Amino acid sequence: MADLNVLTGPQVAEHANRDSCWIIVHGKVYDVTEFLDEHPGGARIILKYAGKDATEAYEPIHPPDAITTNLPVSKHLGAIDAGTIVKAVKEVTEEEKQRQVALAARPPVENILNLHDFEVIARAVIPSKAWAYYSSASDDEITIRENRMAFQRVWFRPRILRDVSSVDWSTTILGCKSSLPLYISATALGKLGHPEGELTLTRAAANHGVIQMIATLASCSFDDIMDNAASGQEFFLQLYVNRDREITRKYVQHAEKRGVKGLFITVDAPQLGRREKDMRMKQVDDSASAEVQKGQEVKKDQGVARAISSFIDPSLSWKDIPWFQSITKMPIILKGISTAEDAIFAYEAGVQGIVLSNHGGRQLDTARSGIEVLVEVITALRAKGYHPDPKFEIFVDGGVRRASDVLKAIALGAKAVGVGRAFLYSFCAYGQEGVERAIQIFRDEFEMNMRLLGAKTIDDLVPEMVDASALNQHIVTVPRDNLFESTCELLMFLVLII
Ligand code: PPY
Repeated sequence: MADLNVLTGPQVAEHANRDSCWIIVHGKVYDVTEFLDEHPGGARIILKYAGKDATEAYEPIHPPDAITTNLPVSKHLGAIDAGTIVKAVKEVTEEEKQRQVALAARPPVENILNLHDFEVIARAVIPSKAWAYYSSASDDEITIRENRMAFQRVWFRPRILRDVSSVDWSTTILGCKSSLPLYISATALGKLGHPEGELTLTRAAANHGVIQMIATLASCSFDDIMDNAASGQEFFLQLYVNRDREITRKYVQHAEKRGVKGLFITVDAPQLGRREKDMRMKQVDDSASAEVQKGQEVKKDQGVARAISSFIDPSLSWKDIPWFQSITKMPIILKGISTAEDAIFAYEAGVQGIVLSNHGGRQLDTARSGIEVLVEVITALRAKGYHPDPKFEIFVDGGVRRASDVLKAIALGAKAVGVGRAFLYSFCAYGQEGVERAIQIFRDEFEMNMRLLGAKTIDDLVPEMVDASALNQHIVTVPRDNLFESTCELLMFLVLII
């Protein structure tokens, strides 16, 4: 519908306080006065842009339609006459200058040799706020490190003389062809780290036959991603269940209509973990803009993620599973299972799969790694006669950086693995090209490792090819993970800000 009203910059600027707060987003003017206290990220951040154009701050954190769907039409005031907005001269911060230098100094993408390299580059070239959000994990960040270490407690038992002149690592995941035994797992807020956000993943995945899981909290809207898909490209959807089930129903059914092939319901986040790195970044932000908020209550302990998570329903329970089964025919997969007991419940609830995951170490700290849980789950399902069952697929995610990690998980009974941060960092560092390079690196590693392991196809990967006997011994020493440690912040961060 055409906007009847055209407003000018000075008119909007008159409404720059708590009693009357207008903002401009994507060329439209909105009256958000009554919404201030409902904003999941708090009133403070909106008031910072009161009377002004908030598009730049809004974009990376919200899908494009968030404001239009959340605000009643009566608060959509009209279009802005673009010529009348006085553009604030943006001060280029020291951090931004350094970022630009780092961007220009990136090595050519062909020089990237492994997935860890992307992380190093991403850290140097993305805003510190984005790094804090993406890299943070909960509490003492023990689980995020364990996710890497656990793979190192699994050792190969390679077979020889098996004519491995040609090897094939393609597979199917939930009935969809996949050129690799992995999928791009959901990570949120892609535009914090790259202006094209998750679309970089979509385009790269299309070129390489890889399945992308779309995150509920992606920066690009669901439809934007689907509209950019290649013909025949396959997608899964990650779902945060809304307190308002009607919103969830519409979202799920819309995804199904658009051809999504699997619904991954996140079940490990009734409340968001404390990611202190992210929370501290918010404090730094607050002190930098303290004068805007005089006299207002400030929630200082949020961080990007916690600030926007209030819509997630903590009352979600096993009782809700039949409802999901009644609203969709997509396969349902529970993402975030950590014990054999819950794996058995999931099987008996009639869902089509589970992801053994601790949410990238971002939820319950000292929860075990997915690869460790896998052994327990397979044993328990087998004992019940539930495994193997082609109608119940088991996935693992967390800490995957090498094809060898993937091969270990498959040998131990996983159908495929999810790769989240590694792809996220590859697009933060180099956009679509980075993701394509990451996929190529995985391919090269699959070829070499499958040859050396004596596995011609994915079906040749059997439990006898690994020694996982040390997997649940949490106190054994493992080799120092030099590559990982060179990118992992420990106390350094504290030293910098205190
Ligand atoms: C995470 O940050 O771990 C997420 O899964 C995404 C997210 C982002 C913001 C609020 C809630 C969840």
